[in-house]
Amino acid sequence: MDSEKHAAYAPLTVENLSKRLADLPALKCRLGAPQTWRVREVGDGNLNLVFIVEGGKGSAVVKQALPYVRLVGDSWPLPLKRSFFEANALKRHEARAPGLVPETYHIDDAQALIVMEYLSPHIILRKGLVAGTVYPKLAGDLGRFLAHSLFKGSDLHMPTRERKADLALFADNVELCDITENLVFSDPYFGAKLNRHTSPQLDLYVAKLRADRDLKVEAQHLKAAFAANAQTLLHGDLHTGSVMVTESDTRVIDPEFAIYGPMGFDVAMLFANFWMAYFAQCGHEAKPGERHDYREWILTVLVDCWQVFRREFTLLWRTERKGILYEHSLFEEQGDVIASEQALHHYLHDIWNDLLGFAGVEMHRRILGLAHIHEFESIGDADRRALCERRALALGRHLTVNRRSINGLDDVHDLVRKIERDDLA
Ligand code: SR1
Ligand code: MG
Repeated sequence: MDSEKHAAYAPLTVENLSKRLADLPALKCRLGAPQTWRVREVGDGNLNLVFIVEGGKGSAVVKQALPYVRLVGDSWPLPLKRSFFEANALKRHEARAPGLVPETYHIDDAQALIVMEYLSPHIILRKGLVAGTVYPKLAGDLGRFLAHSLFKGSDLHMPTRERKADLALFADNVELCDITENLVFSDPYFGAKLNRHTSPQLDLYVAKLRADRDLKVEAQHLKAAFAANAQTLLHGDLHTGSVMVTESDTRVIDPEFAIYGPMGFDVAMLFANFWMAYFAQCGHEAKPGERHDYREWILTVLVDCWQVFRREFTLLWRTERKGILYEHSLFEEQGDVIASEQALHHYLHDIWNDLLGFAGVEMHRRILGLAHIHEFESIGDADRRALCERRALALGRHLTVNRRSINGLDDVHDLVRKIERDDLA
């Protein structure tokens, strides 16, 4: 609708959405007559409004940014432009990892809204991990998403002019990047105003972590890497709340934190949230040990995901390396395939080391900072929750500080099991 297009930004409501978006072809042709639309607001994230709109013919999701952080309120303003970055990142993800993101139907930058596919019967992965549901395709889909989105957004693949323009475009996503820089890398390590943790159960342990010099220094090394290493276009917030699943389908949503940064960051967010889901299981079992097999399945997802990621990345390295880095003219065209494989090995090794460190700080911030996770928050018994959280904090500390000398996922998972079994936290 023209008047809507040129109207000043105003948040939608359940009551006014059908009227305001009645003339939008993207909705009308999919849903049918606006008089039939049923509207629900279902946003349970930290930032935005999310409406499900169902009509006589079909359905869609309308996501709209609010001019402030929903979790905190209007005392924390946040630019509407994040919707523009999200729409742009969604476009790139759709092109780079087809079928693994929701389809976008319509974008309105002025109203900071995106109309997209309603994924049904999908649920947020976090909820599935609390329910104890197994997703057979999950590991492969996530491994593919990571490899394709990270490789194809980098100087390994993109024409340099295009990549530099893209780097400049996303560099403007300053405020969301600032949230990550503070909430992930700094706030957990001192008594920042909006921090909270399970208290008093974790008080002593938290004080010990905040006094841990090695940990604090490593967290800042990681922040420096996040800020300076513009390796690829990141999703930027790829936790298990940014993945929607059924047993046969996986979609990655919500890339509003998209920014150029180190590849290991996206992999790390995901892995850290799976490790936290592992430690949260003991808060969700009726009898001790009841979820043993499920815990093991969570670890298998990461082993398989990492294997698929490496395999796909390797394939892309061999066949799609068209950017300015590690040129074929230096390697394959000189008959030196071994050197190219050596460079690939180094490249993957750097991602591995980065991912361990980023995963460590992600676990800390979800327990010590502002933004907590459903897996722990839904454990009603505070003593039990604290026990689960303390184990995750211990793993996080180990990964952050010792990341350069950890050789593989088997080593990490031996430690994860040991922490869980012997309560080594
Ligand atoms: C103030 S926003 C807090 C967190 O919610 C988002 O999902 C991001 O993870 C961010 O760090
Ligand atoms: Mg989000």
